[in-house]
Amino acid sequence: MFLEPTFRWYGPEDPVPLNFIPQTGATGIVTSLHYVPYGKLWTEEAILERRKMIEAAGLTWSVVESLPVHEDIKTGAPAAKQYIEVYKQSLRNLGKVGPRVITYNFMPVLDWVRTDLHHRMPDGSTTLFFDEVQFAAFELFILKREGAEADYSADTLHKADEYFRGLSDHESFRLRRSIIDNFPGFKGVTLEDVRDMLARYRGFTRERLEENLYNFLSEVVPAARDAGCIMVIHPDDPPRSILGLPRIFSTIDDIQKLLGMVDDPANGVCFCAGSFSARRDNDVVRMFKSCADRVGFMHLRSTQIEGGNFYEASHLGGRVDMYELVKAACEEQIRRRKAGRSDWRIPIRPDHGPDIMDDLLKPPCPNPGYGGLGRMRGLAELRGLELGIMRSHYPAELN
Ligand code: CS2
Ligand code: MN
Repeated sequence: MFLEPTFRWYGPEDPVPLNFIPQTGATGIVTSLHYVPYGKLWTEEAILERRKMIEAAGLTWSVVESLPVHEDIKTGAPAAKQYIEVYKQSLRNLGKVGPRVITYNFMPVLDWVRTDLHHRMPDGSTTLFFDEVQFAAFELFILKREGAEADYSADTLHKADEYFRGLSDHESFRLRRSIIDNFPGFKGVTLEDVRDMLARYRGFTRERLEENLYNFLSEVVPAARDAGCIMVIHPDDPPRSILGLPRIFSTIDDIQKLLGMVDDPANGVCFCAGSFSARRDNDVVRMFKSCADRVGFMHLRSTQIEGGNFYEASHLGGRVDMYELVKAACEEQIRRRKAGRSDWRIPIRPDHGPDIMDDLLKPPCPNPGYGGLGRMRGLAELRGLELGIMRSHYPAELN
């Protein structure tokens, strides 16, 4: 195919076996060394070992997702300098033996946030859901974040109160776990951990977070470039402030700001359509076109918004105009190829997927959103869409 079809694999612990992945139609793997603690060096040996494992299954390690950014870098703590040096060395090692596209995010404290990891859809599948009232209840009554009331309307506060009073202990435990304890490579997060991390951001402004991102990028992007790699930032998910924290990569203006911070092709974007789509004023296709030449990796999925809530819709459904987006991605590839760029192929992956069919019969996937079948359905739909676009608009490019 034309766009490079990839599948995320969480390493040997992933319930989806690596040697099954070629059956999905993917040729590339997206993975991380999840066993390496945040802030520690990725050695050449460890990278090579993983690469060999992937190649033995007939696949290519296309993208690193993620090379995590230590919280001290995000907060600009004194240890940030050391952690940045380690990051640069990991990039050099990746440049020697690993994939060249390196994903990261700059979200303070929590990566993506949902309140229900098994929301039942009318067809019986389950999907990831963010419910504003439930999230408010978590902040107000479970986490007990100081000042959280100020972020909600009187109506939401009232509903959150009512909702929380109706929760059993088990339900409240489940809500807490869905929100804070579901990150691969970062399991076992407690309320105390979240409170401690939040304390480190007290009084933090957007400007300060941007400054820390700048300090990080101005060091890391040249190192990536010299190593033959590109850094791609994953958007905030949801694309707005949560827990009173600043978020800096949610809108079209944020994209322009990021690209301008270090104006270098090695400073790129992981275009996660699903994350951007969970915000009403984001026109996802327009956002893609605004930065297409700097997109190093794409997550193709979609969400549906309902009031202050949203859920992950099917890959071709929801708010994202997937036809226009995939078409724009194909066109960008054609441009790159014509310009003689060696990195003309854009790796894409179906990002999350619903749990469907046999996914539902298995124990819940330890990596929510990453069951096998729902994502395979997504990838199959996306590849079919792409083939249809290419055959009808750009048949000559397929030769
Ligand atoms: C995201 C993130 O795409 C996803 O699954 O929800 O977990 C993403 O992998 C990281 O933010 C990238 O650093
Ligand atoms: Mn994503």
